[in-house]
Amino acid sequence: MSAVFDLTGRTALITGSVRGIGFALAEGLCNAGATAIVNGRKQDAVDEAVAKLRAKGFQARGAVFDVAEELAVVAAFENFDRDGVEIDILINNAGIQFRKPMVELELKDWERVIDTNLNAAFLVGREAAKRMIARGRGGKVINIASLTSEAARATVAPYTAAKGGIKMLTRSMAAEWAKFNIQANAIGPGYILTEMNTALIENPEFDAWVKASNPAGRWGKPDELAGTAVYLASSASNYVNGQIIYADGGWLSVL
Ligand code: GCO
Repeated sequence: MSAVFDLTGRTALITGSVRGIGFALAEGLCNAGATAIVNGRKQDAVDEAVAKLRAKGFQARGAVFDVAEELAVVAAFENFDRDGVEIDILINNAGIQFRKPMVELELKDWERVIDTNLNAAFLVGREAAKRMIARGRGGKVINIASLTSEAARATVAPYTAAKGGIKMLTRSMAAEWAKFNIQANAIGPGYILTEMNTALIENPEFDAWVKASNPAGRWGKPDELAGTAVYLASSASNYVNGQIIYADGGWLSVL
């Protein structure tokens, strides 16, 4: 049965993977045999993450580009083409957070979150799918959704709107790409102990609320998402499409 989860020989691009959830997912896919392409906007951070994976004996390389910039995304995939790099698995993980009440929010801040958390998934997904379709051997797209793909929380409107869009973008990808044997699904993380959530983790009231409102009674850890990523990246999920798997401790399932 383990063979169905084996990613040996497959190359995975994980956007925004120099730290946090993205890095944990890259490590998890490497653990299953994949070669990871670590992405970020800064060369030194990408190099450091690649070195960490290689130090563990994994196959990894870096790709420095801003996923929110269309020209940069197109150029990055042209570089992959030139270097003979074929992306079999794409994880659209890159995301930012900006917490402010909507009545105080400036359009530029709204657009920056939407660009990075939603538009980027379309841009990178489009470039990856073009090549998966042309190669004719299918592929896997995994978008990182959120609890806010289903339930809103005050002060994170652009993030919530983007993650709601990720839910339906995932289904759109499934609708258009399933016939090419590309499975597009999403992972919905619960409240996870990441750098992006530091302000929440260090807020005693918010920390208490997360623990009280979650049947697991705790925050999740980035590496607790890796198994779901391996499943969705592997042959085990070849007949699963357009789904979001929530790894949230049960948060969304209870009142
Ligand atoms: C927030 C957090 C979000 C949550 C995520 C849970 O401010 O709500 O930064 O990123 O952790 O949406 O799925």
